Amino acid sequence: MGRWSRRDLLRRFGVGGAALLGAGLVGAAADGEQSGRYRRAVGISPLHRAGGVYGGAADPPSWMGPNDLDGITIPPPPSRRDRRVIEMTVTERSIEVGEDVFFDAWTYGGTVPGPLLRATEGEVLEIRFRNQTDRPHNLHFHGRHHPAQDGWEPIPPGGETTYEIVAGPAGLHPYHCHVTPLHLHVAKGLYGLLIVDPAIPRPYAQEVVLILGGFQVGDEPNAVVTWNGVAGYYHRFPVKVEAGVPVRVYLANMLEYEPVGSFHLHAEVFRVLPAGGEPGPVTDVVTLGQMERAILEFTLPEPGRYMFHPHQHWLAERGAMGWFAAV
Ligand SMILES: [Cu+2]
Repeated sequence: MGRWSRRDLLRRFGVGGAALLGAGLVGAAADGEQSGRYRRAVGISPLHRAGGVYGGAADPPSWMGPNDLDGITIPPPPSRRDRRVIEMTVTERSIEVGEDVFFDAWTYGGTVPGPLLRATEGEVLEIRFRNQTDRPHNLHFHGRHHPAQDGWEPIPPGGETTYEIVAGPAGLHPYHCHVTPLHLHVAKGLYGLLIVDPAIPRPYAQEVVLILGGFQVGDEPNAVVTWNGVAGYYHRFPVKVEAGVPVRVYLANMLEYEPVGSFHLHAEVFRVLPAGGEPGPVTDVVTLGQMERAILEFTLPEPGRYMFHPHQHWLAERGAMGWFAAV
């Protein structure tokens, strides 16, 4: 876990790690919009261009390198506070979700998925929400909180509000926009993940966040399917972990327009903690409905490449193939 320096620069709110998803995308979209590459990409399905090749329908943008989305570099649990202030702003922008594949996204904090939030059970989260778009949006958390803080009331364009929730229970909780039509607000990118660490920390592990999501290209919903927002990334750049050292995956399915998503690991089995709660079965496939999530714990004993992908192969082939490289 020695490569935090870059991520530290990008860390948001003192807790975010998936902000890593955004910093690069900001520059790329601006460049892309000014280039012929962007015009060529408009309306061209990467499936048609790449022929739906097994292994990644659209490779990561050329400016992305092996460390840009390196999943093991999420920050450790932050030191506990009584109150944690989180700024969350909704904006609209073009993001590059695969090589030369651009998507007009609605974002929390400029990225899809939105920033990774991390807190310790019992902390008060003060979430300062601003809607800097021309449409109503809001911010609804899964997990437990006071019903008055549930976040389903629309916040009008230009509006702002503050939500206050007590982080809990320990586990893994999605957040997303809850304005109707809900499917559209989620499919356009308004979702993210909150890790709530137990008061007694979990044992050390190499930690990875994998969020399954999809993007419409032209008229085709989920033409691009991604882990952490970039098609083909972990196929090109495997997640590096140390062999023989425990791995913990924070897994979530944010796919709209698909009844289920799933995660399959080759050559090893893992323990499933549904929603990050009590330990459940040991298996090599876990299937998740929309907004379902799980913590997976396993150890890769032998050096080598261990493939992972959704076991709906039409999803895998659209950009969600990946590898762990145990070294
Ligand atoms: Cu919305």
